[in-house]
Amino acid sequence: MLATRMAKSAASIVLIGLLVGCAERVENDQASAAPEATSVPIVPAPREVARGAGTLGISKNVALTYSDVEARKTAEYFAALLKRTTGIAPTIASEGTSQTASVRFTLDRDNATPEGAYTLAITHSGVSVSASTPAGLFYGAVTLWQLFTASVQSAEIVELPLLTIDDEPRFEWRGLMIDSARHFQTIDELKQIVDAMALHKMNVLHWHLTDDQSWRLEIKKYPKLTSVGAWRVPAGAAPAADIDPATGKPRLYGGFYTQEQARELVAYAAERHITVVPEIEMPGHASAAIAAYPELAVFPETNARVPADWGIYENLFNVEESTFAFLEDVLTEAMSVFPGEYIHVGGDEAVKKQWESSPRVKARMKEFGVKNTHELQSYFIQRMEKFLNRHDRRLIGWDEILEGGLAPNATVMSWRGIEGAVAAATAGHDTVLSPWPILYFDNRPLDTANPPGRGRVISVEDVYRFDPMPAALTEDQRKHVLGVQANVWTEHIRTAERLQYMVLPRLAALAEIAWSSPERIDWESFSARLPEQYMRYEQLGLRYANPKLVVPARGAYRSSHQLALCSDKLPLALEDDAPVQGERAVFFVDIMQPCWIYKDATIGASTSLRASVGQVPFNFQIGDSRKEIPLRRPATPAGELEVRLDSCEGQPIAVIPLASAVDNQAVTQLPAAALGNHSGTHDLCFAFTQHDLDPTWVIESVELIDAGAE
Ligand code: TNX
Repeated sequence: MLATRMAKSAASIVLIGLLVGCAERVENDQASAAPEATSVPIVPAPREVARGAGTLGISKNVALTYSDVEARKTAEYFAALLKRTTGIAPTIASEGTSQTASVRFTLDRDNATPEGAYTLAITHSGVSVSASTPAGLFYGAVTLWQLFTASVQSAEIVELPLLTIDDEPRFEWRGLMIDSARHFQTIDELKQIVDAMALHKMNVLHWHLTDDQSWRLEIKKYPKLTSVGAWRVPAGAAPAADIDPATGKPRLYGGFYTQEQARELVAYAAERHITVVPEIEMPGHASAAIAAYPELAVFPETNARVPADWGIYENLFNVEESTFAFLEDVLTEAMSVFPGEYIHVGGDEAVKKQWESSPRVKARMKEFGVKNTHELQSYFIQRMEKFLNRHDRRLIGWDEILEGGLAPNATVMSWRGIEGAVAAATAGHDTVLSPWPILYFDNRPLDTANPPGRGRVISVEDVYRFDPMPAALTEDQRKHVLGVQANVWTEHIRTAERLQYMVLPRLAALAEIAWSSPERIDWESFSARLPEQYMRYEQLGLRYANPKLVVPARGAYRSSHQLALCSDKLPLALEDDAPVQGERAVFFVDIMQPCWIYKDATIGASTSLRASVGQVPFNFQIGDSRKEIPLRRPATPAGELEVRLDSCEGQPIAVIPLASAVDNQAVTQLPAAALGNHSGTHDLCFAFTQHDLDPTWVIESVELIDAGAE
């Protein structure tokens, strides 16, 4: 302990020395450390950096010491990370037993500093990381690791810059939501995400575990939630034809987490100072639970199946006492797995159609004394809140829980813009900002064909430029903003590699706006620090969206991603449903108006067109909006691809039959078609005729071929 205090005070003396510019061999006459904070290769940018002149050379036989068992965990984590990324394998010893430490990890619990704060000092006599909380020490270790990765010079020596860093987080909620319901990730794949979060000082993993398309958490009292609810037949003709020999039926997609596995992830995250907040959706997004236990439904259907469409279903839980008891049982088991303060109960997108058309629900509303279905949702959520509060937990839900009256202690996660956050904070409630579309990491990070996702591009810069503090709030109300979170919905993210790509490097931008103080937010500085961050991802084997992956269009070939869409209602980079095994095409399409434009195409009298097309299941629950989707009447039974000149209306200049493609589930190249006697620079518009929305024809690519050139 004495050694701990001495290390701490030595560090403080150096710090004071640095700030007044008179420490031995350290020349620093900057009165303010501000410009330096973003000049060191650290993401997120630390609060204060005082740079010295020169470096500390550390041999690769780094010796680490720790002050107590908690500090030892951090030292071990640091050592493992360093070994993995740089090959340096430090020795680790307790402070008392080693005199020759190069790096000291010191936990000084008596020293009251904000949660997560740490001091990192690199002097000629060594490196010291100190904090008053285990989380702070951990963050200090992450910072030090980043300095090492950016400083490894030769096989024998690492030159670390002399400096002192005083750092602490801006927000207490630095979150990432992973949707494990739409697509399933294994626990190991989730651990990789947790690892990536830890290296960005993120601290909340919001785990979306239940939805229409699956129920993923084992609940021992209700085994059918996972034996039935975790499995579905994927949408589309190809999966429907993929017969599982074991059952003679289409192969099921899915998986679930046993409570033991979920606890393992919780523990793994806790070691990295990340809290897992589970989400159990209610009263909507409930189709999988209802398929497992039809008695939970407003209108029980026999043989209801776990659905595979995306979007918003009308299925809600009913409001019988037995259903509330079911939900309380589920929450009880969830609380036994997830020890954190918060339980997320969803609450979003609960269309009230079923409640409104059910006489039984109406009768229950009378009993509860609620006047409309918004108040019923509020009653529902308040009941859940009372239950959670009785068990010393707090309820968090999506901003729809504001409708009909907010539960008294609820925290609001604002996704439909930031209005929900403003309303909640104004009413004295805590809130987390997670607005669509900017913090929706299911939007594509780059304008590339892979991976699939929502079609809109939300770049790392877009994320970075999001201001996480609503200007409308007063000083007092601002205290209710717990922080920010990005959400990775996985309708279009089927694999763990793609998940990483959607998360990185946008997570770095999110981490900086969540951690760093507003004065440190500077895009130029951040983007200059990104290459080192990319290098770290590469050392760790993480996939990330590298801007170099964007390929400009060349020649007269355009993939659908290189064509313009005729509209922008629901643009998607959508993966084909075929082949079931192997590489599938990804189509860029506005599913509400499938129509593409080849801008400024140069054509001549001998130009012909070669198009490749696919068909995708129309698996979108969009309610009445379905009626707004235009259908052009086909001339032949299989339909046609129509090509128009300059506008998307009027007479086509080419009509290409789809007969050769209709039986192929994957991409088909259609026969080349002449474009008639037109020349010059024109926009070419592509649209399909079809009787029905399902399946929807899509362009994979088009190419203009000059007969003379062939
Ligand atoms: C809306 S955001 C949803 C999700 C979808 C997401 C993206 C929110 C609370 N609900 O159910 O996955 O859009 O499609």
